[in-house]
Amino acid sequence: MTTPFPVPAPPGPDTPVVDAQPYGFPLDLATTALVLIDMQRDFVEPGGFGESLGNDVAQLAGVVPVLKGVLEAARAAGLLVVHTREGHLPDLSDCPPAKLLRGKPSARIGDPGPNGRILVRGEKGHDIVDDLYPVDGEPVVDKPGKGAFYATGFGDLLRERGITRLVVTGVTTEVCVHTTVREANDRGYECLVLSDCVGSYFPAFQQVGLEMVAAQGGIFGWTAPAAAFLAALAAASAPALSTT
Ligand code: TIU
Repeated sequence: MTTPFPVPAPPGPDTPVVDAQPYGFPLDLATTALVLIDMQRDFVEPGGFGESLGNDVAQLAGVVPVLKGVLEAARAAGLLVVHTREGHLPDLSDCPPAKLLRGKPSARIGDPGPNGRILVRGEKGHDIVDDLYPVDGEPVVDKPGKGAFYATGFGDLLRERGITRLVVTGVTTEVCVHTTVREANDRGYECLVLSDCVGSYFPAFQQVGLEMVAAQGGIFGWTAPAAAFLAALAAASAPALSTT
């Protein structure tokens, strides 16, 4: 019987394991992707969408240098790296009125800002910050919603490449990271969220957002700090030791 779901391969005896919550997460380089969610100026720099909603963007600053180290290590190990960006077409035809008109922001989606029109594709504010900028060959998934699967080619991209496990990073923890992890979990992917490579405007949400992923035996997935991931990645990348 064929299954419509990705089937994560059972870890072999030599598969490195990330020391994670609620238990170890196997790291198989061929079937795992690093996903950077929405590391855009619009969320992490002043004058963008995040700040227009009343948030203190300085809360996210700590994510960038830690994630940069993870990104560079993943590239060196040959891991598939996928970036996402939240945003809308210039005519806003892909932006539901419910999103456009929600709340009382200081500026709405499509309004002019210091980095161009807020949350609009092609504008400087919509693009990824310099430190984490995609290199040639790394897919960039543009998404109109919070989740990376909704109205995008993300699922097809993963399926075509045989990816079954996602290492998830980016912003914000309880919004686009959570939505993506929940979407991925329902679709059969196993997700590891790197706790110091995701960020929230709200310290309390950062903490409980991470706890919610790994609670109940890993109801949505796993969590681990970057250092634990990097240790397993180094082991996965090391040439196998010969016993003869
Ligand atoms: N507002 C907020 O926390 N996040 C978003 O609107 N989008 C993402 O998380 N990318």
